[in-house]
Amino acid sequence: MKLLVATRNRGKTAEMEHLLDGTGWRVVDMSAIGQDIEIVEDGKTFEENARKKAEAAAKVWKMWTLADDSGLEIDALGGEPGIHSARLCGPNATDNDRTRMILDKIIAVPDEHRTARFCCVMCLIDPAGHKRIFEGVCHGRIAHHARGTTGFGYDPVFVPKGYSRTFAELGLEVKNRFSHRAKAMQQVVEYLKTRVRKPDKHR
Ligand code: ITT
Repeated sequence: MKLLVATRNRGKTAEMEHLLDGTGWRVVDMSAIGQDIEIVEDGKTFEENARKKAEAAAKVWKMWTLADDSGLEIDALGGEPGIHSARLCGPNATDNDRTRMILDKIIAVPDEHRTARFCCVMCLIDPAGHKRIFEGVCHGRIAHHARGTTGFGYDPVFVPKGYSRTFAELGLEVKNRFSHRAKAMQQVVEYLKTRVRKPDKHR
């Protein structure tokens, strides 16, 4: 069975592909579909934005559709960048620019106050248009320097609780055991099992 993932972020797609491995579901992202749609992410919450992305894509393709809106909430910055995580530093900034800005902003903040969490809200829409929301949170803290080369976004500066290495050092396999996205996705997979009989491997 195909699951359209309404994202342009290759890092998210790669994680979702790995998380769906062995379930009988195959990820199709918008670039694979070969047609782009304009999605305005002007919601005030992760949930609003996840709904907007999923609705916009499902309206065009009318298939099982999943959207992910996520971000990093840093306590020392009052929860910022939060829903603005992707757009911090402006539209042409790189992941590097954004992580550097975060590190600069909290340069003087000691370890015990560098707590943060990654949040992920997913909106799943079935071919009949019914929606369902799933959420995942992963607690941790912000490192003092960027470390590691895997993943995307803020992975080089996020150290999950109970670990000393960043997500970018731990790698996809470990990140996908307990990340915010993995937690939301595990619920999506459980729900899909109740809605659709296990798909034939060859479909
Ligand atoms: P789509 O809207 O096309 O899915 P996006 O990157 O714009 O892609 P969001 O609006 O949800 O996605 O913004 C999420 C941002 O939060 C993302 O660009 C990263 O900067 C950050 N982020 C979310 N999950 C992350 C993760 O697992 N690791 C590192 N950074 C993450």
